[in-house]
Amino acid sequence: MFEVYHPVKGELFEVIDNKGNIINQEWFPEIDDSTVLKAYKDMLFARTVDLMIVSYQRQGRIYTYPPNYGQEAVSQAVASQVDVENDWVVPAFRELPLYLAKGAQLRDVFLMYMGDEKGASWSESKRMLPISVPIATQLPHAVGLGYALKMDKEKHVVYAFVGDGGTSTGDFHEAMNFAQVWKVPVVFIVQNNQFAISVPFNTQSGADTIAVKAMGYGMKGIRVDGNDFFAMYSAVRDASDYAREGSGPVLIEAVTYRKGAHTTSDDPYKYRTKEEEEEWDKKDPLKRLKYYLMERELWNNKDEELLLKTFKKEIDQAFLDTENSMSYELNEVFDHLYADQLGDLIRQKKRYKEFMEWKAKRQESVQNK
Ligand SMILES: Cc1ncc(C[n+]2csc(CCOP(=O)(O)OP(=O)(O)O)c2C)c(N)n1
Ligand SMILES: [Mg+2]
Repeated sequence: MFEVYHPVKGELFEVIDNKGNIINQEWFPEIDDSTVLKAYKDMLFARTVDLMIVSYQRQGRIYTYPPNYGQEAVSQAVASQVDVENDWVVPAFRELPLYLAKGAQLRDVFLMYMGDEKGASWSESKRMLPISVPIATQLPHAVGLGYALKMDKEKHVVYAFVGDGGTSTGDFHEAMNFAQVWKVPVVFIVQNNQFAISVPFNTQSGADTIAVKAMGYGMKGIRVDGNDFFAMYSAVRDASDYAREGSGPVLIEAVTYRKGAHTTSDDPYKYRTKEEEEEWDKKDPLKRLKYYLMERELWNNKDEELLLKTFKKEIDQAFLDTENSMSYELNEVFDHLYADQLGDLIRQKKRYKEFMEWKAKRQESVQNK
């Protein structure tokens, strides 16, 4: 695969078209219908969680949140084949389907974005680092984990994620460099969602693609349609086999699109057009997979309607349970920052106290509804 779709050719590896038709039979993965159906349902669940978190944020019940909307197939391709117990996952912050596959609880995700650090420890999952807001700092850690797996002769893989903007950092360069020098079993997956907040890729890099950067490190690389679940699944499988057998790391550039805002604090209409969004909407990863499943009579709109109802109930209940059981003292947030509380901090603490009081009242009214 890595020779056929060599990055120097600048080709995009695709397997299905926008209507779910197979356009590349040769590279269609070996995958059974039940795995495909489960992948679709898991992506639908992640998307529902994602959209509901944005709505909770708009209600003032959660802080800033970076949506996954539109990018679900990238990490689902890993989620559908990861060894949950033994492979490592090193997230950026838009891999919700994979966190859930690795055993993360909805409560962890909610807590994280409610500002409670306990969420970051992924209460019930093994071998997954916390999400990384400091862009690309997770990549040298991933290489270290890969080095440890290699030393211990463990035939497992590290899946390390970063965004397109993250590839313009020093951490990316250092990680890629040493990953190849040490031939560690790391699969780097760049979610190229076209923007680093409002900055398009071509204004932050002179490279034609991200996949081509692999060549400078002597590494295998491939440019994949990240909204094509089957193409991503194939690329991840081949990259994982390559890494697992000890041949070294692989860089996968997953070309995708963030359908939502950068975070709930962003307004994408300041830097992109409705026309652009409509073009990408045709490539929506869930729509494409749904066409594929419906064509084979494995799924229909009625199934979807029923499932969405159950999902929404489950998510809302988990959110209420999290809200009701959250307990941290106001001081915990401020006490460990500085030895002496400075003026700014005192002001912030006062504002935060007022906010928490408002929130408690808000919560009461939600419960009484
Ligand atoms: C080291 C660092 N510098 C700057 C920021 C501010 N920041 C937050 S997200 C972001 C853009 C990231 O873009 P990209 O890597 O493409 O990921 P995306 O948000 O598109 O998933 C920046 C610059 C940060 N979080 N960390
Ligand atoms: Mg980006």
